Amino acid sequence: MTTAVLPKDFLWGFATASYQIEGAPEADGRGPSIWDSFCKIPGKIADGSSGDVACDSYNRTAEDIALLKLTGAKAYRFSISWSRIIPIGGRKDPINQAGIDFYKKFVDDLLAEGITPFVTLFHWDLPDGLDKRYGGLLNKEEFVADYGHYSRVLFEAIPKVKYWITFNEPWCSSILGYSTGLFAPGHTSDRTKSAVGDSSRECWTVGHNLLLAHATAVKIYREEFKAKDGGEIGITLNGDAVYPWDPSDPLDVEAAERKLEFSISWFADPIYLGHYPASMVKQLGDRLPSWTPEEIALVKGSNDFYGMNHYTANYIKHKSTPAEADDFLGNLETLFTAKNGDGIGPETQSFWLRPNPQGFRNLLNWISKRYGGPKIYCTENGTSLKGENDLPREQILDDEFRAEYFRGYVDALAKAVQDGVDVRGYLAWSLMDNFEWAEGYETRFGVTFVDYEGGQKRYPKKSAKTVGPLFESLIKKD
Ligand code: PNW
Repeated sequence: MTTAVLPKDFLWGFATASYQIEGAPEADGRGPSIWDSFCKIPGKIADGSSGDVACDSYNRTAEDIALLKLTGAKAYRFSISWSRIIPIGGRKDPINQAGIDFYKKFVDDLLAEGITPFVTLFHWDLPDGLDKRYGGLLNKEEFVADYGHYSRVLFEAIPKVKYWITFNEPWCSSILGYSTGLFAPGHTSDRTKSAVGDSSRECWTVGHNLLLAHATAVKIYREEFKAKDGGEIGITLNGDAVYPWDPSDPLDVEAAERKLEFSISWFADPIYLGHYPASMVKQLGDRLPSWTPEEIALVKGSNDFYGMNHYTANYIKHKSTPAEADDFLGNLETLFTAKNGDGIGPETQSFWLRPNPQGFRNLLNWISKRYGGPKIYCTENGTSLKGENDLPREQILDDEFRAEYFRGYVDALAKAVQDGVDVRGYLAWSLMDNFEWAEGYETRFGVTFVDYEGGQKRYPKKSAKTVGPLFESLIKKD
């Protein structure tokens, strides 16, 4: 029996990101992003595709809002394509009014339907012009100044937005973009994959710069906009739950904690505690940039809320050999099977994702405890299905596996709230199938089927109607 444990104003809904859904890369003056360029390199995207058309959401905002209405969603998280706002990207480059108008109208249209917008300023699609001009995220002075300017332009233009997210998953931008090279701009030390990159250093520099850019935007918002507009601003961090591979081995227990530190605390410790985690300083030495007093004063305390993206869990086994120079996990192995043979959860289409709802409850508690009980918005949670893309249409629409995922994870969220964790919102990933980055269109995460061969028409799956009733029974009525 579920009882109503969530606050009356709890916000639930769905999430997407600009490059994954919009298409229309050249419409109304948009400039290219690093993902437009990355998709053109043969071999980088599994099915050779790109976001050129995607869900065509740039031309279908009314359809997307209708979909949200159908689900009953109270909130929608989407991201803004920086190169629609400033096509080349920089603070001295021209601003594109048509791009601003598009998002402004979209926000008005959402609000008119009673849907609260959560706006991500940066979901990985850096203007290509900035990468070419000065090395993008690697260039501290230029990137931080340009991002601050870009964020101010939007705060000014769309004051009706009350929930701003500075960056989506800086871990992915840093590690996948500058260590493994799986994501744009594809830097890595592996010369079979890229002519440029130093996996032992660049990712740590990029992480540092992203934190400074985040904190700069927060300072701008707090000093120039918060008092009159009354919104909140924070960063969204990804993090998988952990279990020691052998719970009786203290080294595995320690490694599991270290895994959380290398993924979550890398960003959250500076923001909430004012320093990098000791385990990272110890392993990375001077490859991890150090904070100047001015920098850390800016970063510490720079979150009004904690944005949490969460999908899966791993068993963690320590390594007994010294860490490799390109290690980013904390010198450990991540596994799907424990020493005693327990499995973490069923397979999905995503190599990294296996459902484990208990992990969500555990991790919510861990974050809450380590960071002093912050307000948490779960800004992404969802799953792909093994082989979904190859199923007949009727079976795709009957996605019981995804519906069951949401039942388990929403139940875990409610339990965490009963444990005392301050969760205020939940945005499921994703409103619709979309461009799943390096996996192209083969992997689907939507509660809505998008018919890519049939003119991007949308067909809600079973899960589209599963999420709402879960929350309606959990949210307090008065
Ligand atoms: C998140 N991994 O990305 C992103 O924020 C979304 O844009 C994305 O579509 C969604 O999760 C589903 O993948 C991740 O390899 C991508 O561990 C990859 C990983 C984690 C998160």
